Amino acid sequence: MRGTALLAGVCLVGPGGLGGLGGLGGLGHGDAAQVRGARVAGRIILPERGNHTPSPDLGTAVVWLERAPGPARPGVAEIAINDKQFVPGVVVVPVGSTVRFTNHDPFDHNVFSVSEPSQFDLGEYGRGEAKEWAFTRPGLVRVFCNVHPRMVAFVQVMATRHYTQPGRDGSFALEDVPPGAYTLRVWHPRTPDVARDLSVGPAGVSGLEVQLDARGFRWVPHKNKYGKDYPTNAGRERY
Ligand SMILES: [Cu+2]
Repeated sequence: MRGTALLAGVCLVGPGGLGGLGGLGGLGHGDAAQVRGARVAGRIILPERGNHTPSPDLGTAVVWLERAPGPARPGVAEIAINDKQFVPGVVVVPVGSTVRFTNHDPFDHNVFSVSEPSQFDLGEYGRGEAKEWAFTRPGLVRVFCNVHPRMVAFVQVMATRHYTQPGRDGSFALEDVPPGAYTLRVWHPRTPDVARDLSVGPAGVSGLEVQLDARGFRWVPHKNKYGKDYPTNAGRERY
């Protein structure tokens, strides 16, 4: 069930998703005479406990270049609340973008974050209602519901236009990267981050292999919006 939802999420946030945000990258659109950058391509590998490959949520990883040219044009992304889950569970947006959280469940949810780049509390609201938040600072924002402790979404707010998410097989490509020295960053909701220096020449880079490691992953409960543990019966109500 959870895997299905995550895969659905990948479809929503993949390249060209987010209502076309992916297409607003700002590079490669327009001036055909403009010197195009290089391609940086590779594959993410994600070993799991046991032998489950590929991981069903491999495509939720985010790959980007730090110290690369500035952000893409901001837009509006959508995270639905369905069956006590944020769907998709990961969205990647250019800094300045808005995320709209629409509640489709027949009962109230709350949406809040205490993450350093973006702290907010959208209150509790019912079915059919939507609330928005603008993400004005780059970084990772964890979004929770104060009613249901298992609900979590991740908003990755990008200061650069050079970001992408891999396919389900882990393969990824960053296009039109200007030659230069960067830090390649790879994030996944269940693994430690990876950062490595990457020098991009005019011919680009291919065959990169980035290994993440989810073998140490276990669910760690987070605090509610008051900084306290959730009540032991939270989220186990009849609805
Ligand atoms: Cu909730």
